[in-house]
Amino acid sequence: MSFDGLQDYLAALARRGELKTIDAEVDRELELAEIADRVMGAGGPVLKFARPRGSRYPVVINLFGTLARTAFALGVSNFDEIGARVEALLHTQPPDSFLEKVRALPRLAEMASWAPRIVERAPCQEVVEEQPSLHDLPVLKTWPQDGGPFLTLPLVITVHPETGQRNVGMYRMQVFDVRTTGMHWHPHKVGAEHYRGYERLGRRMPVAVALGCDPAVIYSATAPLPEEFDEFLFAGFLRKRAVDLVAARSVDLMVPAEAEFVLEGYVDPGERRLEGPFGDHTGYYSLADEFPVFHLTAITRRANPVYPATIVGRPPKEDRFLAKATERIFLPLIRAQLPEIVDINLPPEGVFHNLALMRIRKRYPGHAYKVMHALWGLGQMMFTKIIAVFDEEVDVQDLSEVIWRLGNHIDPERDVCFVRGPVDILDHAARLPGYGSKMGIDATRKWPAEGFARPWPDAIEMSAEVKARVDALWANLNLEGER
Ligand SMILES: Cc1cc2nc3c(=O)[nH]c(=O)nc-3n(C[C@H](O)[C@H](O)[C@H](O)COP(=O)(O)O)c2cc1C
Ligand SMILES: [Mn+2]
Repeated sequence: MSFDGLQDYLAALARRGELKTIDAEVDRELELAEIADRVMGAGGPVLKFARPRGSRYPVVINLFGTLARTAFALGVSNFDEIGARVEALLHTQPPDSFLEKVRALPRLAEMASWAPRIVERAPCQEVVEEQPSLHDLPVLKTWPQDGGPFLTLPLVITVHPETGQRNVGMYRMQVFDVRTTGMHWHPHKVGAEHYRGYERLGRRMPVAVALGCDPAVIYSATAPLPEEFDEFLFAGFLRKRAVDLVAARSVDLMVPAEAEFVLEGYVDPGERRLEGPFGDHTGYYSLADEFPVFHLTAITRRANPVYPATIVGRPPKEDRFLAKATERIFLPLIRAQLPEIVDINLPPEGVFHNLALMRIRKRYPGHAYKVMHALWGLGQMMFTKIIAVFDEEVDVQDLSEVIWRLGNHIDPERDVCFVRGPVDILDHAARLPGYGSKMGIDATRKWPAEGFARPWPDAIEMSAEVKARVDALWANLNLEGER
């Protein structure tokens, strides 16, 4: 199942009874966010605000508001189905014999069908606004101390000036005035790396921003893909169908044909402006700081577009379901490097990068430390402030079990290590922006080979034989309904 853009997804949600339209006029400054937050918190439907004050375009919000809806958005009933497809891809062996080659053809053809397709005409260009104004868009201000209204679900499309490699990243954009916004790509992200390339060359950087696509395309912009991997190809893999791209009108970039709006423009080398504060997914404000500036040259759009938004804030919020999708989809990729990893849990309250709970198959002394250091060297896992590593029998999805094992299994002075390195730009406790320390906790059972000379007790459990005996007795005990 895949969708022909955002409105096709909304229509499917309407059929599932997961779309509610609000006809009352609502203020885009704080009021709309507060309404959406209450509905989001209750696991409610997608909201379509038909009359956001001061704009003729409707706002849709809570697109990923439940686990089931996010899975539906990605065309599955369970994220592990995608993880299994990733795993199958990784285990594809090059065919040896002629017969195997012939057998592999349909799969190769399937893979080829995921690559983006170029089209000449596109819904996102039904209307081309040559005198564009950001004030036409119903952009929201979410929290009281926010520095202004922010685009919260933008797909920021850039290419590397030398390699031509494309990137699509979700980086919030603060609307400064009619034609300019902030461009909040953190220095560790790929958009920022492309920008450093343009700055080295002293060249203006073309940027296009797509608003509102098939939810699989929106999700792909948030996924921590390797730098060289095209998000539109990844979206094609998720959708099992190519993403259609069309040439933007005023910049040399390809944009998703099904978008609701496309903002075309550029970022100049060397230009910075104060961006923020912004109530962020950490649950705290990210404070004002200098960031590059996006200049708008054109808006193209559908004839009747809808404007997508999300709100972030103190977790849990809707972005936790995007994060869960990432946790499940990327587990096989992490396992390709670290096969000892059985499972990973990034709880929403840990805001993705504050806490990772790892379940491993421990094979040798010091193994927990090997896993921590590998993760700190792996893509966006580098930000993880606390990594706790558990043995194979520990269900890291069960936080009650995690705390029980953690408390029991560590001698803190011995089992904690500290390292320094890059941390997320949003980490307000770090000694410097983007630079700080991380903590690893070895919560595995300690081995004699690790210098642990004392006996390690078994966890308490009733024997299977007694359990079976009591099961058989149960009916005679007059305890029905008591367990
Ligand atoms: C709602 C939402 C807002 C986000 N805002 C930002 C942001 O402002 N800046 C940023 O660097 N990352 C932001 N992210 C995280 C990036 O989208 C994510 O790290 C992504 O993998 C970056 O893509 P890249 O690896 O191609 O740079 C946001 C994620 C979500 C879900
Ligand atoms: Mn990327």
